[in-house]
Amino acid sequence: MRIDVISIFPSYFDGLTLSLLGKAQHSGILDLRVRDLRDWTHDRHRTVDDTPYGGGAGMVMKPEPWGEALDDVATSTVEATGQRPTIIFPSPAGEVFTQATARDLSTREHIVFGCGRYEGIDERVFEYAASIGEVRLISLGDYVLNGGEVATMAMIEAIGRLIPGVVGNPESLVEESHEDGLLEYPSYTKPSNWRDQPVPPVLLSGNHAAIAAWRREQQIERTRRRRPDLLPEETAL
Ligand code: JA8
Repeated sequence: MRIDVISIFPSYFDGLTLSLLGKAQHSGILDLRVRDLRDWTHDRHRTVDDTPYGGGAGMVMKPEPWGEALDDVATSTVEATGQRPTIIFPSPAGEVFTQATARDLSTREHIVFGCGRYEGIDERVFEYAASIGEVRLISLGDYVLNGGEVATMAMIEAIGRLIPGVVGNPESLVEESHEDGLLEYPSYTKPSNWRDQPVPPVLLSGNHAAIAAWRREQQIERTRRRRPDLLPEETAL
């Protein structure tokens, strides 16, 4: 998979060279390219923003650098891969990102992340991007960040670890929170008694069916307590 990131703060993404995703880049599974939006400006101050038409607070990202960046980064994708690129703009006004979104996006050949700053990007950029690829405005949740960079990092990590070969043991992906619509069961390791807290005895029983049943109950109970919104509606009897 190829991922391009367009940002005015490319060094935010230095952390993606660490650990699992760093390995995936070395092995060639992931081709991650981080670019500086200002490289597509032509004035001596490398300007990427301007005042909003109609007035209002703050600044808006100018369309011209974005247009040139998308031309350079995204227009050759169909010929190269047979697939249109997916162009993601993190936005608190977008659809909410979930594990299902990450699964879907992990099958794409080429994803481009456009990281907005200030009060946002000139709206015409989204229309133009849609002429090149599939545009998605995606939110991590109902809160506002100072720009799309941190949201992009989170999405790259969630998507990247689902690419086959990135996580060493694919078994470890299936029992995680959200993969089956429930929160994860609790985990324990040695010692079997720690500061007056014993490990639940069923886990020491060797009875694999009983362990599986207990873990399932724990998943359902935790989800009911912490995230009832994830459970199907209770039907009146
Ligand atoms: C923001 Br500015 C800006 C750009 C993207 C995002 S995603 C999020 N939660 N906040 C702010």
